Amino acid sequence: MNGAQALMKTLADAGIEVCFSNPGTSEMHFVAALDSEPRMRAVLALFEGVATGAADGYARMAGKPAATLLHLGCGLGNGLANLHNARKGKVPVVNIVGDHATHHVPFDAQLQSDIETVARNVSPGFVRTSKTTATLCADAVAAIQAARGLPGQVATLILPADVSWGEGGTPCPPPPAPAPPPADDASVAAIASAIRSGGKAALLLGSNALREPALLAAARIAAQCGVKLFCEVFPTRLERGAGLPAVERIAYLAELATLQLTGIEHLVLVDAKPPVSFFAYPGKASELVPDGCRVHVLATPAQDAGASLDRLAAALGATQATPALQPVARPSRPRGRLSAAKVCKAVGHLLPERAIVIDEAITSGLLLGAMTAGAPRHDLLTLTGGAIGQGLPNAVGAAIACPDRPVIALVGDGSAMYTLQALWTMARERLDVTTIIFNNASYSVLNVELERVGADAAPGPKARSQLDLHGPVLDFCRLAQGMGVHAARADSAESFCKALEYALARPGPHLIEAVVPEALGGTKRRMLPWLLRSLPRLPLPLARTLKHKIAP
Ligand SMILES: Cc1ncc(C[n+]2csc(CCOP(=O)(O)OP(=O)(O)O)c2C)c(N)n1
Ligand SMILES: [Mg+2]
Repeated sequence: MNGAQALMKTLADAGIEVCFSNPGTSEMHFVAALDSEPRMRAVLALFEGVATGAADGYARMAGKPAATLLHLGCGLGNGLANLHNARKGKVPVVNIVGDHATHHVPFDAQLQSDIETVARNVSPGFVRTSKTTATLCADAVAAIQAARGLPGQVATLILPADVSWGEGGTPCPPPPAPAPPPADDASVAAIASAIRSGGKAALLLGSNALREPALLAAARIAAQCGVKLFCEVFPTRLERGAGLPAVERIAYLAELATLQLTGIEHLVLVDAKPPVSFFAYPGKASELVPDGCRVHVLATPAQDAGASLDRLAAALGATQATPALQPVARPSRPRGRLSAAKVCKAVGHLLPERAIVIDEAITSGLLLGAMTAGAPRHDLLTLTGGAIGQGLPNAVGAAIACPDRPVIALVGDGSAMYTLQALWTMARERLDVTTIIFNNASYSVLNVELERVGADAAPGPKARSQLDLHGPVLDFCRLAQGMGVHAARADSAESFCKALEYALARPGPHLIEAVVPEALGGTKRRMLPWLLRSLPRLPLPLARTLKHKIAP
């Protein structure tokens, strides 16, 4: 066996069955070895950001990593933003980057660059350049172990061409499955007594605490002790919908998050960080934990969140408590001129069983959570690292991980254009993905941010033009059709519902271009900064009612 063939077998033996690739000459032996391993599926992406985002979406849904195959430092650089999203989401990825043959490096050929430096940003825990064919598979096992340990991470294995083509590759057995410990007795007892002390308490659930068993344990604690359940602002994978416990997501806007957290005296972190503002604003605090609130850590990202919650439930005598579950409730079928809110309503009205919903709708998705709260249970994947261009690639990966489940990706027009090539992979692999693009011809959220940061009282035409997508207005139907994806445009709620029903009833990829006005346009946009500023001065119940109107 050459190195690449042994590597392929090592990956497959460890349960890595999909490789999202965008190869070049230095990866040709790896590409050739794909045919030596029937267990490995190879999925071509036409941009590295699609490959890395697909690996992220795949792992979120499969619960195990995929491999990527990227071409040297430049290919890795192109894929970096979605590896960043994976890193922030604690998602495992075995990130394989081809390199020049070791003897070629000193010549500083055209594509020579410092791959390790590029990789370190998204792979702080594991970057390794494999030095010999004989040790390649041991390096791969170390990468797999690093990737799928707790917390999950992006592990980068750099594969020089001669290590790949060299003879004498020896496959290695898979690493042991991770066995993360639960919270220790002392932490559980301390947190139980804080909750019993009577002060207002909340659990902030992140990552692995957002899956059904952990949610049920948290909901039992809530039912028994009256604690509030919060979910981190951008969950990696949240199981939600009818029949599951509902959790309140921390709002993106710091002013609204502050309102949610006001009055909390004990905040218990379960695989989550203390909440901070997404960005800094002049004169505003970065930390969102209220003054005087004590922060407790039940489970770090390296601990078993579900088992830790079970232990806390036991300590609080909540094991037999009846958790509150979200009742079935769907919004009615929307009518009239299309808006972002009506698209969300239609999705809530028609959401099929066991859907995977991917939310990169930015401002157009403000009502998505509320409109789908009582829809059939589904998984929600969000923009964990804030680097846009994640939605369409995530949909590719999720559909490959769960071929029997419908995937619905809701994406802003601006965000879609970063990694639009994902549509081609959806068509080629015949993935069951319905993509909804909100064409509001704007980087709308940045218009809101421009008002909020108070950069200038009246932004000029050059500033405005950097946030505007008119001239030419993008034609997503034709873009999709050009990549082999069936597409329809809707500008009324009726035509949108029809298009969504059509797409959901037929397998394979579909795209619906929803032509909508900006959800936060005109007066709403001008009022928002003023409203956000006045919230702290309003009586709490009124402020909370307003918060619910802006971001339910
Ligand atoms: C990689 C990356 N580049 C740029 C940004 C800055 N950014 C945040 S949102 C946004 C525009 C989003 O536009 P769109 O998807 O159309 O959503 P809308 O704001 O219109 O709702 C941009 C450019 C980012 N977050 N990530
Ligand atoms: Mg937009």
